[in-house]
Amino acid sequence: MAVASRFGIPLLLAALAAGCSEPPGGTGAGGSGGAGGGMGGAGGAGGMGGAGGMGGAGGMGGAGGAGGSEPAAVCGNGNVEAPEACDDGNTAAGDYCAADCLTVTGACGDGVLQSNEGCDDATVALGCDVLVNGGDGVCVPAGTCSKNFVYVPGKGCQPELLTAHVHVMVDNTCKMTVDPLAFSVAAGQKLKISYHNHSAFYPIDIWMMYGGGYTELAPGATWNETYEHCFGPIASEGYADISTACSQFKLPIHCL
Ligand SMILES: [Ca+2]
Ligand SMILES: [Ca+2]
Repeated sequence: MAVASRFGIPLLLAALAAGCSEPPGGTGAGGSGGAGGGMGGAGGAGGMGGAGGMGGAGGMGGAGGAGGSEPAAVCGNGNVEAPEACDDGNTAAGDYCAADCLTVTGACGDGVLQSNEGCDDATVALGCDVLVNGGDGVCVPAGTCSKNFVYVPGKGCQPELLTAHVHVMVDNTCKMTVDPLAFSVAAGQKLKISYHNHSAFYPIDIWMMYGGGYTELAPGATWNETYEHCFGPIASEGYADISTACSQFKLPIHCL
């Protein structure tokens, strides 16, 4: 019965049973092996082998614990773990920390706008993530703008005073074309317009909604309107009537 020592009790029982009749009901299933109790932990103790159940194969021994090494670093979890040089909580490139967390690729004050920054004018050392461009490139607190700039929703800080040039073309059949066709001025912004008569033949009249203007603006000449538009605190509509003796265009000015 030397084989029994290798294959355990079930084979021994089977070998014994071979010489006599099957027991009623057949052979019972062997008891399940004991679960292998893995005891991996600091210091890497080997797992305890499971005790063999009655008639069952012995459980597999638990895997030995890792030999006391650090847990693997996770780039993007916000914690700087060896061998990471940085971890800004993401795995994006182009911001403070490289995509693999192994290199610091940007910093507040380096003058380069990384993707995690709202502003970096190279003069600030802190707060690039909460500062904004004041409109002239200088970093200012969110909700404010640099002098002579106003906040326009969706566009950030924009110049308070816009200047625009209106091209008026009148062809030799007196057909008038105006560019641009209209103005829309955001709340807080003002607009100052100049008008250029590109006609070779026709003088133009420009008459404003406020009852003033310029008549007989010669071909090739420019009129710089004296007044600014949209300086009021509320939305309003204005216009410029541009005409020749044989054509006309009404240029709307929307003060939002
Ligand atoms: Ca990390
Ligand atoms: Ca920067």
